[in-house]
Amino acid sequence: MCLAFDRPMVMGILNVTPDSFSDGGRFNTLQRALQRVEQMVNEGADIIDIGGESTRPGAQPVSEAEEIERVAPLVEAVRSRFDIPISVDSSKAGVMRAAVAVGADMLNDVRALQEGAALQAAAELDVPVCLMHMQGEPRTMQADPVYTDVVADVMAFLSGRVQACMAAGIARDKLLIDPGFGFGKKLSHNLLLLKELHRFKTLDVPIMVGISRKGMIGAIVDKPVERRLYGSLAAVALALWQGADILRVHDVAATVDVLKVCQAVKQASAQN
Ligand code: 7PJ
Repeated sequence: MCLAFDRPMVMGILNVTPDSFSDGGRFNTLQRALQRVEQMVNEGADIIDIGGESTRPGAQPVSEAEEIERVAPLVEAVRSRFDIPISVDSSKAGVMRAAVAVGADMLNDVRALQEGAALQAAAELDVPVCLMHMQGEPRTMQADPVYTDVVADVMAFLSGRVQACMAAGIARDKLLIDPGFGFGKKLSHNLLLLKELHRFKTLDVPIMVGISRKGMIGAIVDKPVERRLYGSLAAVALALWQGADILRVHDVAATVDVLKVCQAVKQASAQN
């Protein structure tokens, strides 16, 4: 899979966790998961992100064997039925290897390849990897996140991980970065990261943003998770305007329209 972006891309989320916060439990049979993928493909998704570990605040860890059992059959089934790049949302080397072996094209790691043998696995698998910033661990990360300067701190972390990946043999053009909205961040931190997202362009790797239906949107609009679409779309537009390259979302059709409008405005030029 090649990451040459001539326009931003929409990544549709497919969680196969019993406890994920926004579609928890709804897609954990293979058939329903495949229906959901079909819908997202029809709505214009460019990539499908499959995750078997819930990283919602307070979530409990899952074993590698259990995560492989959730993810690998689904990757295999999607690969055999749809012609769409598949990303796997995991931090575990064994899950990464098992998923790529059955057809996953890309890795998405909320722990930025810091866990166990993940860095080595990713280097060997030679597929694109998204490195996300998280402060702490899901179980406790929202307790009391502290930064000196949130944008500078997150940029320094991601820059360090890009260097570590390159030192391990992963080419720069296989890397993406993500500030990790909601991962060990207060609302004020999330807002500043979105406001200043353009600064991450200086790291010179594509930027992924996952903001869809998250708590920061809920806190601003004061709505439960199932009523955060409009707020999520506003955040998507702000991210796109500042140069986001991949949008990781639940609501593909709506996001595709926002993307088209942002692209049209970006490409506007003076005409006689
Ligand atoms: C993100 C993610 C994100 C990346 C999740 C949720 C929680 N991967 N995996 N960025 N969030 N790269 O979907 O709300 O923001 S799981």
